[in-house]
Amino acid sequence: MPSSPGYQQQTEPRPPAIALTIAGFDPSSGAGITADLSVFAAHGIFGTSAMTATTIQSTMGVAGVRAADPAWLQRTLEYVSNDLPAAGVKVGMLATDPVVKTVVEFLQTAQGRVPVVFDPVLRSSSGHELIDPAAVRRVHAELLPLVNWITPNWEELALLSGVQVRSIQDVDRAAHALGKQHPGLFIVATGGDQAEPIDFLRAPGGAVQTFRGQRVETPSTHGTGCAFSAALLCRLILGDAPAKAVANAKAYVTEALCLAVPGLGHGRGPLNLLWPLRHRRR
Ligand code: PXL
Repeated sequence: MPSSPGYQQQTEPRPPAIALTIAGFDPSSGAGITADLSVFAAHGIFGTSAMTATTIQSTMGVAGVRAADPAWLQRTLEYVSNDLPAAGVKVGMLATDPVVKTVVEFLQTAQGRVPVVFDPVLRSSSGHELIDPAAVRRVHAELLPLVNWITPNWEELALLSGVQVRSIQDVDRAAHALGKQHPGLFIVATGGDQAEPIDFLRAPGGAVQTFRGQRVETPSTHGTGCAFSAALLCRLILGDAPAKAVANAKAYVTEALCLAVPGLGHGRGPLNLLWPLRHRRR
């Protein structure tokens, strides 16, 4: 193999850990599957994916959503994970009730016995609905019991807990309400879109911890929630303890916002998800 500056061949390359994302496709790569795969790559993790929906979108917003055929999704999950079993699973946009049902059935198999991080995507940052109301009912009844981590923003936490969320005190109340319904869940309420970007962690048993962040003023925020949940999964796969995983995922996303390149698209641009590759010391 020709050697190039900075290229070092490993003598005994070992296969990387695998992460699976079950999510929607955003052709502008700001959010969804392709963004998740970038986050996995940035953490040295090999990514596989199964598509729950295709969207038509750009940095300007979502122009259409088409949910996946559940039978096709089921076959994808089975075929890929039989060959490339994942060390952790991220679940993102779910779109419809039959898609939720398919994901539930998959997580009930052996492949589900690895960390599962669920980003409960309700709406795009531009305001387009990304899940049906019937699907939300099944998320509560059947999906949440199979998930280890959930990463709602304030709006998603309010919908899932039934508690109005307008302040960090409300976040505390809502996270406890949701945690009491689903005692095994780690809940990270993300506050990156708030004036004071505090993330709030409630662990099973009720212990809470807050993570203060720096507010990054940038128009490049498309897919911030996807990036955080994918990074959190990576940190868990890499062996971080829960609070460390949250802190590290938050630090990764903050840097991806700070290093976002302006001028990609005319709307809400993407984060710089691959920054650890560019900024790695050789
Ligand atoms: O950021 C939420 C989100 C997740 N997944 C897909 C999306 C979006 C937002 O647009 O398109 C596929």
